[in-house]
Amino acid sequence: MRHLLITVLCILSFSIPTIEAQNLLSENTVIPKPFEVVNRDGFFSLNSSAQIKFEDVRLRPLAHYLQDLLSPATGFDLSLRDINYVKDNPVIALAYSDEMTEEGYQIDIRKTETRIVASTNKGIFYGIQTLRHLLHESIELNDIQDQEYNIACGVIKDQPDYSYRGAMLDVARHFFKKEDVMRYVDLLALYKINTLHLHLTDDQGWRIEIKSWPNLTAHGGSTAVGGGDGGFYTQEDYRDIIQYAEKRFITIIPEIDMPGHTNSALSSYAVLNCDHKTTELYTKMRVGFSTLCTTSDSTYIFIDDVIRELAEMTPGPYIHIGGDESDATPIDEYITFIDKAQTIVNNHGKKVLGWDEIAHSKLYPNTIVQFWRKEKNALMGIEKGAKVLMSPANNAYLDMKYDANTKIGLRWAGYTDIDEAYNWSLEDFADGIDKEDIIGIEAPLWAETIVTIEDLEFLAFPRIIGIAEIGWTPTRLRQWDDYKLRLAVQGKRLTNLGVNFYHSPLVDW
Ligand code: TNX
Repeated sequence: MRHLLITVLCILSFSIPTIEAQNLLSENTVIPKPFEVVNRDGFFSLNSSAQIKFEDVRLRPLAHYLQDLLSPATGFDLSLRDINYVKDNPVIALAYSDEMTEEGYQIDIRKTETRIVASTNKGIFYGIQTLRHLLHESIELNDIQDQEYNIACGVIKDQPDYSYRGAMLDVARHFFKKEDVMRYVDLLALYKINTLHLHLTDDQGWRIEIKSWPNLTAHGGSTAVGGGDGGFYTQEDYRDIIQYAEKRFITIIPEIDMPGHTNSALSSYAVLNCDHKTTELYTKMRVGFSTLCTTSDSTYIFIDDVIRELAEMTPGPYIHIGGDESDATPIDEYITFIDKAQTIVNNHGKKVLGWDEIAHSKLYPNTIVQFWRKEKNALMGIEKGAKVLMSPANNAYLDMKYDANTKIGLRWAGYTDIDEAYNWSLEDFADGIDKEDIIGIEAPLWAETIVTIEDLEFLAFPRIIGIAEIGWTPTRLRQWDDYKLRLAVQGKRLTNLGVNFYHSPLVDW
């Protein structure tokens, strides 16, 4: 008996330090925080004989993607295998299971096998993002690291609380070239964001080629806020962006803002103005002065052409029609206009998204109201049977300054430091906007004051990471004190990815 006790103690004293040297899986560094985590003893270790196994040929592209993520920093080949793999060597396995929701996944980490299962490739992709977060942040670097890559054993079962988790980028006030948009897409995908809404047109610039109305870009796309050069996406560029995003399971939602915010179009074609005179190009920031001529047939021919060309290129289900701040459009004309615009979008096989003002109009089934400013409008939309996309400016606007010292950004909705951007929830935001009314969250980044990708990153990061967690993780599982520790680790990951993020003093980076 005594002998046995000593043996047990010996085993314990050997095993305890090993266990302590590894964090528990539940003390993970993942954002968004996963739904459920179960700990087990031991850890999975990547080494030079590790393999990536795909159990279905349809998973081969994702196996490849995973290999590309892990090879540079580890220096390992991580050879791709089908079911003929070497049983004794460490393996990361990708497999289907029909037990999970569309975006859900499960990761089972054992000493020699880490297994990611999901019902869809999207779910597997999200499992891979979580795996990334479970590995030391130097995994993001592009040269070989002197670092062990271990993951504590256990099981993660995960799925999102809301199905729409988005960011919006304004490419109209300042133009961002397609490579910049692609970089933003890559960074959004790391946090399981699944939509990117592109604000393609505004008073200061028209950024998408429309072949039947070429002057929109030739003239209307030639400038930007402050009088810079402007720019636009050819249809080929736009398709490249869509394809790039699709590979990262992000849907692009194009916005043509109307009937206000249309000076770039009004300056390109006389026929869109009620007085048949083109306006001057506009490069200042103030809004609310422009409107399409809502009583003229030409306007609806124009919109039909634009939406047709856009719908042909857009695989996603939505087209955003703007509808905000149309202060120069008489209200009765506005109501009729939004009604007609919805018909046109529906005729081209797409559903409508619009800023909360559109709730003044009749709403078509499946039209979504995007709450940005007025609760009253969102409630009116719900009353009319619409669902709401939540983007309240005070919490979700990425273009607000962090504090009085922030050099870029605006402040009309107040300063928004990262605790304020994180510490709220969709279903508790306003009385009468309940969980079943909400499709999800979107964080807009308006571009009046941002010019470079560094500016973009500075305002988006780290706030967009908190927005991603609000959309994914149920409110009861989220706390600022725990979030800020996980965010500090993400800070190192962002540094390794070269992201110019705001080092808020609220976090011990
Ligand atoms: C309001 S949000 C706007 C935009 C501005 C933004 C600046 C919305 C629907 N309209 O035109 O760029 O504020 O924060």
